[in-house]
Amino acid sequence: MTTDNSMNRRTFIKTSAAAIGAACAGTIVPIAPAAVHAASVKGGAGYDASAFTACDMCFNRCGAIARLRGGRVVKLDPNPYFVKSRGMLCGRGAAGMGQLYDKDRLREPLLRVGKRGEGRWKPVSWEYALNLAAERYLEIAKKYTRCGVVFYFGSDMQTSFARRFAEAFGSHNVATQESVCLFSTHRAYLDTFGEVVMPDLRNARYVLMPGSNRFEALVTPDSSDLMEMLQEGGKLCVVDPRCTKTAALATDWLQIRAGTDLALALALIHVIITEKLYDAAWVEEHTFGLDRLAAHVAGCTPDWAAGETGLPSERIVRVAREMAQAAPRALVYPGRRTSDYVDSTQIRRGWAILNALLGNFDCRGGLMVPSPFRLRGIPQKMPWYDDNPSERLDESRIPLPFKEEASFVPLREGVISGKPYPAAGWLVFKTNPMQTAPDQAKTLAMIDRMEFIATIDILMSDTAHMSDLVLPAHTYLERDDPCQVLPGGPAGPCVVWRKPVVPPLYDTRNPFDIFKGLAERMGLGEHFNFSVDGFRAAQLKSLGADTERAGRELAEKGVYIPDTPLYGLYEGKASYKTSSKKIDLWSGLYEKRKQDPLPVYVRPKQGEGFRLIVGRNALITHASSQNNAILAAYVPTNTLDINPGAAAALGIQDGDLVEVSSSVGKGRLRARLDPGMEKGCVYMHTGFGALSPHVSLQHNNGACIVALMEDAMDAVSGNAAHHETFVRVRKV
Ligand SMILES: Nc1nc2c(c(=O)[nH]1)N[C@H]1C(S)=C(S)[C@@H](COP(=O)(O)OP(=O)(O)OC[C@H]3O[C@@H](n4cnc5c(=O)[nH]c(N)nc54)[C@H](O)[C@@H]3O)O[C@H]1N2
Ligand SMILES: Nc1nc2c(c(=O)[nH]1)N[C@H]1C(S)=C(S)[C@@H](COP(=O)(O)OP(=O)(O)OC[C@H]3O[C@@H](n4cnc5c(=O)[nH]c(N)nc54)[C@H](O)[C@@H]3O)O[C@H]1N2
Ligand code: SF4
Ligand SMILES: [Mo]
Repeated sequence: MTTDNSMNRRTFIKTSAAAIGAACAGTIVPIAPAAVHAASVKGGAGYDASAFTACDMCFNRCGAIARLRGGRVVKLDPNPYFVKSRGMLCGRGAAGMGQLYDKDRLREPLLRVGKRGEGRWKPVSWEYALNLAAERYLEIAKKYTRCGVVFYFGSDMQTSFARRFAEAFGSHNVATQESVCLFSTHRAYLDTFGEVVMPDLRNARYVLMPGSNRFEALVTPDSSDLMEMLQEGGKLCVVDPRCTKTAALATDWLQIRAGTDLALALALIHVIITEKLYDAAWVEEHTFGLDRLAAHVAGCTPDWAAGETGLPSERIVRVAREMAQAAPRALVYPGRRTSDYVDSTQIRRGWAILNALLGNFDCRGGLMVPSPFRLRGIPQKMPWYDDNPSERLDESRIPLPFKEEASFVPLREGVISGKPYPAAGWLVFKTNPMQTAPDQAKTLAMIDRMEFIATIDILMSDTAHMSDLVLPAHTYLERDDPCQVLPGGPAGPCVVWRKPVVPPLYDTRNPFDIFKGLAERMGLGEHFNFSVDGFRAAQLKSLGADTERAGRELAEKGVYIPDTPLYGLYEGKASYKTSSKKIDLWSGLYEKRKQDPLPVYVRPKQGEGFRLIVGRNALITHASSQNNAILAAYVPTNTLDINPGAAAALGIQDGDLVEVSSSVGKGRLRARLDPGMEKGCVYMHTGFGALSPHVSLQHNNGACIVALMEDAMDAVSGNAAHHETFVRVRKV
């Protein structure tokens, strides 16, 4: 295994000019700040002013430059210094001002009048709104303990303040959108390697990508790095039941039968072990349980997997050999939204084990260990509430819950059942479970249990629509945000912050001021005894000797790139953070928790009709950009994507109105015939068919996918399982 650990990010940049010219197959490629795109940073003719910001159209937070004219943001350009996105901005990023100037934006705090969901509101002052919320949450805490209030937060640079508020308030029941996203991958990689790894796509020579659509579901830097790797002759094999844009651009596409990935993973492991294609010395030194793994996969032949997956066995063998040949610069992409099946963690364990056999851990072109670089803000002294129950609402429902936060689906079950204890208060910040958690009827049942719900959003989302109090927040272009460290793969981490690009519109507030305002009214003001600016200063101060440089670079370039090691972080370390202290092929932890210590393939559940699968479009973010008029012009509604043969059998033609029904709901939308769809699956975009009349482009437009999806979760982590629903389709 070659691991050249002598380089860190700084030396990377210095050596990059020569290396970029020399970039060709077989070369290790460093990443330079996008000086390559030497675009003008300041101004550009025709603008009054320019300001750095970090895009907030999705969690990637790509560096951007806002161009202003007449006090309005008229254009968003990429920040060429921003290495994480390799100096680029996507279509959604370029449309960011559509959020700021959305005519449907919330303009003042709103109090529900009439029944929940009736859509009738009364404007109230901030003073009234914050007093009311503080009073109601304290009342609920008195009645049911602090854990009777549930917190649900989305991905944001202020989520740390939201968590701080929840900590101060003292409820254990805090969840984030990650549990409807990637908990199962986190679980699988933590339990195999002891780390949540990152792929080094830029330097890999072979990438196997099961169930990810990186050229549409954009993740920076992965999307750009993958394209560059391909352009330089690296191989990409996509495994997906749909011919996605990523599959279309790949060197190889395996159209797998949905839900059978683990059979493929076990067969690839079988070939690598039986043909002895792994580095025996490395595997012996670093992993635990090879003998048990070998016995476990003995019967998982390519022929057997072919029967399960629908893939030809020769292709399975070929993939295994090609991967092994490229190792250690070969990897199985760990994946991001892995909330698919009831055995998602075990599927991801299968892929993690295959990665371990490729010996690609902690090395170039393989899996990277997260950087130890950290920023510390202002420490918080946690209060203690004696009467709190000892457990969280989700914990007894899953064998391996995360310590730091709850999983939303089992938490919701806890609220609905009132077991192990009742909860009656809910605070929602920047997430929209009414559109992104499977089974909308269950989310409504959870809402029914609540005595008080407040939602902080920029729009009247479906969740806000079902709340009692709606608190309008600044958009990112109006906001003061703390610093955040973002991972940049082989370019290393970088730090961004946000300062307001324009003064806030309407009577909206910074979420920080909302949390601080609530804390002060609850006698918890000491937890927010600072300003956002003070918090940022503390974060930078924690960098010691680099404080000044970091502040200067953030001001002058919109980003700070610390000097930090990238590879070989485990070199010289005696042990891994796993049960065996080695890479766990066989997991003692799983045995202890009565889970399969080696992943066991179970044929996926079958139902009548089609399996409904979810995914992304390059110009949509979840359920939150459909009301953006700039983007809606490109993707005005959602369709039901269906294989033409399957559609013909139902008498359905392209553009026909169809009714889709599952055991939990129904919806109507137009059919789109897609020859790239596997026959047994149908697909539709998320975030349409909104109930809320105040999101005019989303309301009654297309069908709402989560209204159709059944309530299911991964058996190990409680991650929502989005692909376990079968639907019937008929022409209307
Ligand atoms: N444009 C855009 N980009 C985004 C986002 C966005 O909303 N919009 N969201 C961001 C977020 S939060 C995330 S988590 C990531 C998500 O990134 P991805 O996980 O890459 O996104 P998906 O589009 O959900 O891709 C999952 C793919 O798995 C396929 N699939 C379904 N069932 C199976 C199966 O059984 N086996 C296999 N092998 N494949 C299967 C689906 O057809 C789909 O193409 O994207 C991020 N980037
Ligand atoms: N059916 C289906 N369900 C899914 C997925 C899927 O593909 N299909 N994907 C899953 C994945 S990977 C993820 S990560 C989750 C994401 O699920 P969510 O976290 O619910 O994502 P969004 O729909 O982006 O919701 C973000 C909310 O924040 C609001 N918002 C936007 N900007 C701001 C702001 O500046 N301030 C405030 N306060 N609010 C703002 C938006 O209006 C919206 O209501 O969904 C998961 N669920
Ligand atoms: S990927 Fe696109 S939407 Fe997401 S942060 Fe980057 S530019 Fe913005
Ligand atoms: Mo996600």
